Amino acid sequence: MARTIMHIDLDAFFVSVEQALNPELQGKPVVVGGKPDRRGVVASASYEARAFGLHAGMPLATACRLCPQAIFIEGSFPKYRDASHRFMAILADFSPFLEPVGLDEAYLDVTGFESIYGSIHQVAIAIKQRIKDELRLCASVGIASSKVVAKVASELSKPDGLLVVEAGKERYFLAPLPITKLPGIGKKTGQILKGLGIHAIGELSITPLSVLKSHFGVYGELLYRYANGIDDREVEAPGETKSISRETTFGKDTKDRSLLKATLRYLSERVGTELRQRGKQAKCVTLKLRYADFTTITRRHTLRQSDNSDQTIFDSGLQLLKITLTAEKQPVRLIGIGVSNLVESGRQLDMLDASTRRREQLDRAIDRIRQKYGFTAIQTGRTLRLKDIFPENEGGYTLHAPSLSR
Ligand code: TTP
Ligand code: MG
Repeated sequence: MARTIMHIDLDAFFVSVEQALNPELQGKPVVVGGKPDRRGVVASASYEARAFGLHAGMPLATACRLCPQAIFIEGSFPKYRDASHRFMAILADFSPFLEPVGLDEAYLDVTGFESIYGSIHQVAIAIKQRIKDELRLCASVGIASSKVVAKVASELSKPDGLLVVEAGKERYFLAPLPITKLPGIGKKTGQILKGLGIHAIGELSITPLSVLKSHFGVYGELLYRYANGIDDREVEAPGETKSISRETTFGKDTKDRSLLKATLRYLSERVGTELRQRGKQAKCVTLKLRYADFTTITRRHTLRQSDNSDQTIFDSGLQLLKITLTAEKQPVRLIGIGVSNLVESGRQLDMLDASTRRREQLDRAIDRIRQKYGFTAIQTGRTLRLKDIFPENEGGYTLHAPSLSR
């Protein structure tokens, strides 16, 4: 049965929360990210500031040069988290099929809802109105038969937009748009596609699958499907996650300590990223090793305090790895790392000691960069070692057990 999926994204989220709390900021060029004499970047720019060319990721100093009259605000995460919770609660009133993505974005499956509200358009208007009345924020909404098309539509409709792509018109809607509008196409993939002479999504949609596969492997097939408006991913309500883990089998059994450590570091970062995406912290870290003779062992470490930083996960894993390897002479076939005993990460930045705070800020900055430019866009020295071993794509390294390289 054809589905109706809605993608909702708040406009200029961090800035709009500040503007809702302080009317003096309304209608003005405002930037959240810090004072311009700091070395940081713009996290969110009001649409008034965007008119001057400001955008997320731009160095604050550049932003100040382009728009000296802009008001620069440090920002405060707890305010945005609270607004996010209230936003998701409004959406949950409309459909139980809700999948939050980050803080200011969500998918809703509203298949069949026209019978309740008259039309899907009316559902979207009702949602936007409640967000405006209760949060004094603007949301943009895209509606289509799949997640990917709904997301492209909401993005295109911004700000304060509402765009419905009728069933059957998906390819026609996507065709004229630049490939960079397609979710999943970052800088790197974009450049390769342009090198192949592919600029519009329509051109991508008629590129032979074999060509895309030869350049991007399995990921090429995904690009092809998305470009054709085909996406059967369900709207998934986040279940109660009990544990998160990543593992991979090596192409060849290995005793190489530095490869084991590099892989462990990479897997720890994947686990940490998901942990933070889910807004959780973990109390336990588990290392898993399978040896050449298929014997499999797990070793567990309990943290003194729950944590979600890549560094803590990796440090615990590494400690367990060192202890385990001293007692074992066989080469390793598979390595994995996992976290469990999860709790909500409710801590406020200003309540942490300086080094924990720095680590959290670093992880958060890295998460943003990776979301935008791909997982391997930023790496620690240790994981660079993997560059020569595993092929890379927009989503990170393709490990030998691809289903586990998420
Ligand atoms: P976005 O939804 O990408 O951006 P936005 O809400 O500011 O603007 P719009 O959706 O109207 O284009 O991201 C949501 C919030 O996430 C954003 O307000 C601030 C934060 N963020 C960063 O901290 N750094 C970034 O690089 C980006 C893109 C977002
Ligand atoms: Mg947004």
